[in-house]
Amino acid sequence: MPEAEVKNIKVWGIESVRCMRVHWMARELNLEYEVIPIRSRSGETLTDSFTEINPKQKIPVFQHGSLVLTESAAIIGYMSETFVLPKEFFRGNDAEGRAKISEWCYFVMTELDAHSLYLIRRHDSLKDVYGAAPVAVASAEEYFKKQISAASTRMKDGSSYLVGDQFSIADILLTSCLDWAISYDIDVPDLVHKYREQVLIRPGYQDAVKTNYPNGTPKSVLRST
Ligand SMILES: N[C@@H](CCC(=O)N[C@@H](CS)C(=O)NCC(=O)O)C(=O)O
Repeated sequence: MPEAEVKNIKVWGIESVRCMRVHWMARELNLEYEVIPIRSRSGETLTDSFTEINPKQKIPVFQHGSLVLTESAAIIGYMSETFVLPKEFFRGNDAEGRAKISEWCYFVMTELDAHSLYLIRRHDSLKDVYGAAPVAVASAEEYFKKQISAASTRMKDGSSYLVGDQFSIADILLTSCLDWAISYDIDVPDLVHKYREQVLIRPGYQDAVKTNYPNGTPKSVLRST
């Protein structure tokens, strides 16, 4: 597949783990891009001009030429398919390799992000907006722990990354959810901490933190070392 031209790239959104995924991927690929630093819950996602770009009124949003994408996993998947990847970045050499990456991506986006962490955010941190639901929040936390423990059995072989012992978009998604969980003081197994710590030292992650958190690093990231 011919690699796409690296110009006219814009990313809307900072200061959220979903935006961090996109900035991190961009830094891994050394992309030059424009950041439009709008934040969630600031009113900036509700303006007419932004609603025209993303009717869901959410960040991150990614634009490459005429293409606009509005889901973080789809955005980093597109970037891994489209731009030149560093040698050590794994996009899957065949259907089997790509399916293993997708398996992890769907797992993280459904079981960890949507079913667990986002539920906790909506019904605990944002309870004034969405309503308090302490039973559902406690159950979501238990569910997260169960799922992450099951996932950690795959880390027992000592491999540094999730698929093929090479860094991939699956590692970006999983690490973003681990940062999020740790910011909620959710316990994760030691193996998972070890996995995360060796991912966080990547220069791409460190550079993305500066872009995504220009006003200071959140406690989950401070707890990385
Ligand atoms: N599934 C979407 C979720 C996007 C999302 O919920 N973004 C939040 C911030 S992390 C947002 O923009 N909320 C709108 C607002 O709060 O103003 C993704 O992964 O990109």
